[in-house]
Amino acid sequence: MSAGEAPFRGETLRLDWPETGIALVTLDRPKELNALSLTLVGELGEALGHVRRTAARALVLTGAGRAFCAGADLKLVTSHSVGRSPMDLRDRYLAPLAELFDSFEEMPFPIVAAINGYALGGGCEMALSADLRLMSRGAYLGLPEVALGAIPGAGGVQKLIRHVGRAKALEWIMLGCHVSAEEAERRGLVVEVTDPSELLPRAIALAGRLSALGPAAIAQAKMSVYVAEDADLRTARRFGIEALTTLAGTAEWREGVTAFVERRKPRFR
Ligand code: CO8
Repeated sequence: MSAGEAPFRGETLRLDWPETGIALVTLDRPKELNALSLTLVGELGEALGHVRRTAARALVLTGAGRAFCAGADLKLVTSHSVGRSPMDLRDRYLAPLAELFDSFEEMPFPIVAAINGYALGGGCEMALSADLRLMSRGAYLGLPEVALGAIPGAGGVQKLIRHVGRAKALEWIMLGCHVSAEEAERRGLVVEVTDPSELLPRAIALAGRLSALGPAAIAQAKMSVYVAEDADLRTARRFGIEALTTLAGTAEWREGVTAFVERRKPRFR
């Protein structure tokens, strides 16, 4: 275990370190299908902040029980604690939720969602915010907000369009479709569909593959993909050349090329 890698057990989630450098965050409100309470939103933000302060190489995100996450806590959003007015709901719940999901992009390590069951509404938006996804057979995801008189407001619309294109996004969002693991894989949303018992081992193995690569290169590669999606071509290319220039000054790059020349495996710190 390296510095900072201590397990943490909150009220609504657990943070474990199944292997050095690999964080495993488990949403842990199984009776409520891991619906996003204020505490869960706060603890997930704290857990990400904590992992960021360690030398973590990858983070796996999953849910306890039969759901990955059933979305916004519908009992909370209809209660007086956040739903006093639409503005109150926005400021105290919806905006922090959207910011939390957007922050996945800023993390310098890859986030792998291991979708073990329902990933609906905000739970689907969270899964779409991860860098890579695995899904267990029998799990499904979807943005059923229209059925509740709402729309996906925490980045799900924008991210789904980018993942599957406008036509499928319109179909899935307007009809509130439930999308099977197999369909998600066909659409390129998930890396792999696994048996339920294999989901976590496979997700941790994928995190292990990522953690064997150069961490600075992985962080820059991740960022360059997100910048390329948001920026115009010229700006994205300029970002790319600067990112590469930064990498060219690192011990990581020297180790990578030296290992190639010496015909051995690189040892990245
Ligand atoms: N919030 C709070 N509690 C929930 C939620 C949820 N999203 N989903 C399930 N639960 C609770 C149930 O109330 C139930 O608790 P209890 O036993 O105390 O009644 C327990 O979890 C188990 O649920 P079910 O009995 O319903 O289990 P089923 O196996 O029958 O069904 C489903 C599972 C299909 C996942 C079903 O629970 C369901 O459809 N859940 C809601 C899913 C959904 O619509 N999610 C999207 C929510 S909207 C959103 O995320 C963004 C919009 C934000 C609101 C903006 C306001 C304008």
